[in-house]
Amino acid sequence: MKKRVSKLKLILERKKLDACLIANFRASILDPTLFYFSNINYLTHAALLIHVHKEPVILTAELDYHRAKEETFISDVRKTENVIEDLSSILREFKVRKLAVNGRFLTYETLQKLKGKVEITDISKEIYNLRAVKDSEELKKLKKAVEITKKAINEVFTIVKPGLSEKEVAAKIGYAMKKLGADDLSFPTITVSGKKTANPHGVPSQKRIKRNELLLIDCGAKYENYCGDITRVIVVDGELSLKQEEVQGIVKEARKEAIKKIKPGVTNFEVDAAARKVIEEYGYKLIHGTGHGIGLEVHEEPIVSYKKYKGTEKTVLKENMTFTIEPGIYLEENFGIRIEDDVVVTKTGAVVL
Ligand SMILES: [Mn+2]
Repeated sequence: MKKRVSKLKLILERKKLDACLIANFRASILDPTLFYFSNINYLTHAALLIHVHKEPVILTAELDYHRAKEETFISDVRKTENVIEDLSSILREFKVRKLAVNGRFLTYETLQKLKGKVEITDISKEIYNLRAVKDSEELKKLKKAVEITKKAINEVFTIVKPGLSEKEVAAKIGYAMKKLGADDLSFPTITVSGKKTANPHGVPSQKRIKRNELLLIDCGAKYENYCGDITRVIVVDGELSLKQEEVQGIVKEARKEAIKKIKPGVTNFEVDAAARKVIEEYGYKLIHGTGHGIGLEVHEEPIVSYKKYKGTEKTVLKENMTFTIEPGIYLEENFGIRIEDDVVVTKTGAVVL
């Protein structure tokens, strides 16, 4: 983890910036990057300042002070009653003029408070590029998160029966993941059935699942801050129709082609194109990206998509990047099938977690 701080310092040096601030001033907007550079779990009313040439400093409220000291390797942990005031005095003490921030988590409120004191540069792009390539410690946690997720889905699939509501299935998934060791959910579980499977981001309701209906489960366990994300579809107490079987076959082929494409040096655009091409060849359309990075956040870099889609940037894949591959086909008012797996880029290809 100290290596991560050194890598950030190199970025600061290259960009001629004095320090980087990771601010967690609001409990509802917590930047996982604070954990990434400090190993401190949940920390609110806190700040981490990494100066290009000095030891990092953590400011935290008294209620988290002892835990923070226990969890981190950073020696300079300071108590604060007013984080913005104390941060300002450290910025003066360290003579920080050019301050880097993670723009994706810095609120407008914080920005206003810092304005005039320092010149602010958003280095979120560099931070997310750093986070995209996982170290061995991160890979271990991710593997465990995915393992728990898959086991939970399999457990629930064996007990799911007609008459259960979508919300009940979601609750069973949550319970199974926690029982298997998950700390939390990566995101609210999607359990949708029947026609509702045609919405990629359907919301579980009190709807009862009927015999012979499709059930789509998209869920993820969070294990030691790392997020799994898996999607599976089954028929509850019945069989796939011919149309459903055809669509499932195409989705499987798209998944296979995308995974086959992955190796270091290949771009995210090429992987996306491999899945998209299969689906389009059969006359269907992929209405979302093929995948997204997973790690401390359930959606992060690299985004496996193409330029026109939400302005995705081209990225060259590197060893130890981790992301989902999740092609899907959705037939409005009818049904949808998506298969999602989590992969890690290896020296020569990809391994499905
Ligand atoms: Mn996903």
